[in-house]
Amino acid sequence: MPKTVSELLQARDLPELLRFADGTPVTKDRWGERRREILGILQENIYGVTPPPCPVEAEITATNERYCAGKVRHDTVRFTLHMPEGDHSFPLQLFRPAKAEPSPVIIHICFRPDYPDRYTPIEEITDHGFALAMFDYRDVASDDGDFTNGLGALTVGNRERRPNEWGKIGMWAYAASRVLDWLETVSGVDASRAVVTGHSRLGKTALWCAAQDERVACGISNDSGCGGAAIERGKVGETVARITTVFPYWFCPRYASYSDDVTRLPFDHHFISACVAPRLCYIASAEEDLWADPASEFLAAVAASDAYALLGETGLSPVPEHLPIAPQHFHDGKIGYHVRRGLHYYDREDWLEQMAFLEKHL
Ligand code: GTR
Repeated sequence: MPKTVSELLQARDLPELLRFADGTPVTKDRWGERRREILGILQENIYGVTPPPCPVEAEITATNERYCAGKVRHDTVRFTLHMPEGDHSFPLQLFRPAKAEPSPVIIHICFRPDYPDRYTPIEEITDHGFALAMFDYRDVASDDGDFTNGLGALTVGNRERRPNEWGKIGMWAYAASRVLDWLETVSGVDASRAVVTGHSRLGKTALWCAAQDERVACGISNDSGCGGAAIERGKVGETVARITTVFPYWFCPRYASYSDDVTRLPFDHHFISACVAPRLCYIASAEEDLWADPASEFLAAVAASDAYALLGETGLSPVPEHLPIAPQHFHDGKIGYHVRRGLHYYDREDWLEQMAFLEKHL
């Protein structure tokens, strides 16, 4: 007999989401305090400390009003972060459906500058009525241990990082929030319905952005796995030891200190999705993506639901007795989940599932 979801969760022996670090039970009234405590724990131990918002500036350098045969207006934007230490600019693409009422907007943190791109079906997204803002993550800070470019240069440079100093995921997530600062001022965009999404390392990034930024109406993690949506205790595939060896610069240096024993982590990854409560959160898995570990991603969705329940909301729903088998989706509650067939990828089926969830709840 396969183990039930609740038996599997029990076996993971997770740290308690609804207890303060000092052991006091968390009440509904004090959830905001607990959320801030958790964000502090996550900053200190995995992603590093996020600096306060900085002023931003956006210069539209080109406009194509006839994109997708005139259905979409496309602006190319030179986006600038005015950090206290100096400025950093990067290219941003904005696609707005040509319609009278303001559109909900999806911020896609991308792997490439290309548009369209194999991970971003622009026409399909705008046909569903969403505006889309996208940028190449490497234009914010390079995806390597070099902290002398982009936001890295402004905040870290050549010196060694402190144990709780931010890594690249923190920087990419910060940039997505600053893009949202600007989108709040853009006509044709309804920034009160802003979604942040990304795949894999950028799924980790999108989730971290949504956990911290209460203006994000829905955070989407596509196949984010280790260091993202997936529960770490008992996880198969990629582990803290492995990810901090290959990609130490994604995280704050302290994360690597848990490599030998993840049961010492003062959190597990359902804490991250729980920080999105009571807003919408979406976790997507692919059946054959065993490196990310779909079971650990699903169990995180179930475990994070406790925060929603505390607030009188429904997280993942309905909670099945056994782990889902692809293809299956759960779109009834404020935590959405699907597992599709196939490999690690951000494919059209993922987008269609996620947009169906957004159309239902946003
Ligand atoms: C892998 C990494 C994963 C995932 C993936 C990606 O090499 O081990 O954590 O982030 O890269 O971002 O494509």
